[in-house]
Amino acid sequence: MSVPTALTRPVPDSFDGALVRDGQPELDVALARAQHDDYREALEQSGYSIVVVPTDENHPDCVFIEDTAIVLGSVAVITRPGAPSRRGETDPVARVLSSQFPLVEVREPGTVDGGDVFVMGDVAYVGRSTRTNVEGIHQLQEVTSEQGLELVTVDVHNTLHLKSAVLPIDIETVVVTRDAVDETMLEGLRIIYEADSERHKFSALPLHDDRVLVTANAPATTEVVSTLGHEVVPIDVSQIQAADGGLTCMSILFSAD
Ligand code: CIR
Repeated sequence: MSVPTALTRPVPDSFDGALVRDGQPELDVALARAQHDDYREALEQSGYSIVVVPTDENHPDCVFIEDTAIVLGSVAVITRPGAPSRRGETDPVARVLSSQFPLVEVREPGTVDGGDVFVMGDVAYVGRSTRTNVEGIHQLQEVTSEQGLELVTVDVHNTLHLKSAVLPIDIETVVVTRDAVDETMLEGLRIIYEADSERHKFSALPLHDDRVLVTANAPATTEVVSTLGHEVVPIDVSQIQAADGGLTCMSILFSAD
């Protein structure tokens, strides 16, 4: 029987040294930890078995576990993160995933962050960003073609990752931040635009039981998502957002045997 599983990694004490694009906000580590607990509990309420990868004080960004590995079809791709300071985050994640999946590693000079990849149906959308380069995308292409997936490259401008601006909600719908990615590559998907007043505040994580976790600070966009019939679960992750994260970034979800 397959078990919905979520890999997570606790917030380290060193989290206040996390990478941030604009300025250096004061990050409240205790609050980040409480918010991470709420997130984990929401996953548990939806029936996920939580597998905790130990935290790593030498890697302030390790809570953003999504960036280190991507489950694509029947394999797990271990990334080579675009930020050199994050490259040491992958090994412990790879060890855990190796009990479930054959592993494929992104090789130098390729770089890929998991935050740049999502799969809808049989299409893998991959953001070309400051973190994910063309060589990395070529290596992903080898994996997706073996897995019977089409790969669509989406240029990402002015934001960190593809999923900073394009959030999958269900098998056909994404919430998009205007003027942040090449939207022509999203043709065929149902697009809902993030409210301009909530620019880059909305993030979402669709769960296996059709509930959708959403960021608590984007109520107008959330209202539109809920009119599609989804049960939305708002979570306050202000400290995660202050370090350029969202709701997808704190877990790797898969069905375990
Ligand atoms: C970084 O800059 O790498 C982290 N501070 C944030 C990473 C967020 N990752 C994600 O949303 N997938």
